[in-house]
Amino acid sequence: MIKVITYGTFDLFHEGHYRLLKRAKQLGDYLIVGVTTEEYDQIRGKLNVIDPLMTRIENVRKTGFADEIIIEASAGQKFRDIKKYQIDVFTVGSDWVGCFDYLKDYCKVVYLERTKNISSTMLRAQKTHIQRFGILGTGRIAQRFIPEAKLVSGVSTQGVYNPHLESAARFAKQWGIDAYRDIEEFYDAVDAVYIATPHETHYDYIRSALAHGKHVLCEKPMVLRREQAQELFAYAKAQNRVLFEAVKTAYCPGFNKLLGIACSGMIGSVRNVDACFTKLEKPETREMNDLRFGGSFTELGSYVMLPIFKLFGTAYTDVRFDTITGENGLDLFTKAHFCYPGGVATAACGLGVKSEGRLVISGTGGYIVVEAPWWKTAYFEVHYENPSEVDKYSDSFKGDGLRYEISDFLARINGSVRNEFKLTCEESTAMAGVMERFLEGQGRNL
Ligand code: C2G
Repeated sequence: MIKVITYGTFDLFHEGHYRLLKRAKQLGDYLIVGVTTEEYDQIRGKLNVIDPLMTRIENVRKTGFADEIIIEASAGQKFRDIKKYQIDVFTVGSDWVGCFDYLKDYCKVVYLERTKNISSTMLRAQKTHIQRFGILGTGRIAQRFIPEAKLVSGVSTQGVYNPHLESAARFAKQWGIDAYRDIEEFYDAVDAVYIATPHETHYDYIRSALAHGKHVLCEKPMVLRREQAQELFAYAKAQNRVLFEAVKTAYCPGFNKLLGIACSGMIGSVRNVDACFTKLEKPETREMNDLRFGGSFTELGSYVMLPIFKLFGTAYTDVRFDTITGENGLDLFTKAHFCYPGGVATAACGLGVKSEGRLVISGTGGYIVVEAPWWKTAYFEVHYENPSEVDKYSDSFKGDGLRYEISDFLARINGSVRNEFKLTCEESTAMAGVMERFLEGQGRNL
């Protein structure tokens, strides 16, 4: 008898799950299905799981494919189960290719092709709320999106659009999704889009996606002009669609814990914020060569402005920039100085100068310090006048951290969260306004 095992969350049970279980059963004579507990999903950083464990087990049972259902409660259990149940074949969907090769020493490992299109007919019949996402752009950030989106329950990544079909096809093949060159077909296949194209194309894509009734999650900087941001947020509202700027730090749990502490009075009143983020970039990249929209501030400015706007608000009385430019005129390092009635702040970023990337929030009673990579906040310290008195805080930051913004975006789409406190339209608009002033000051023609 050939014994097969597979695992999954099986939340909002859908066609992809059904087809996976059916083919898993066909790989042998006896199928064991491990269903994850809520605790294990939390530990592995899977967000938004909606159905309780008993519902998920019941849905697996109803398919009739499982001969036995077990609970998966911890990392490392797969290896133990394979020994315990004397498994011949381990299988899982192709979205996990390579991840379970370590089990090959103990049994056969089969990656079954994941189901590409979870059809809307099927979803409607099931009355579930799975949002079909499409990706605009195929660059480096887009690469990070799919593995992160996979860990947000309720999202299914359907396809990718790129006017250069070859790039789209390559990307789509890698991730087992569909490639589109025709943007109308692309919009027809999705409910929401993630925009990861070059900065200057964001405005047009956001407008067209909203015009097609799609929700939009757009990479930072969303736009480079205040007026454009105002117009797009107003348009999204009129279209009754969600528009989010993807500044990942804003949505991660550690950063929100940090803001809570900074605003709690523990360090008194906040008077100074210094945020620095540098990342040495290769000379041949777009960021280092695009003479109109490249450079350090357009690339990293959103991150370093974020803590300032969160803590002091957007009504600064003055902003000025000190910049070091390279031979082609692009800024290799930029420091923006903000003045507020009760405080001052600097936002420093560089692609061609390396510095200690930290965030320091100084108050009348102490200060908070977060070392790099503070934009993926996982650990921070609160210091006081007495240097030996230090409070230490930590929170989880899983993977590339895109899952947090995707999860919040989804919650807004589904209506389970209505306010937008983590990154407001006003804050996004203010960021666009600062970008605009910076570019104007640089003499760059917008
Ligand atoms: N699946 C699929 N097609 C889809 C969606 C999912 O074939 N469109 C497969 C997944 O690859 C997985 C199974 O269905 O094999 C269950 O998917 P999930 O519920 O998303 O669970 P997952 O997070 O993939 O858990 O220990 C847990 C396992 O490692 C996998």
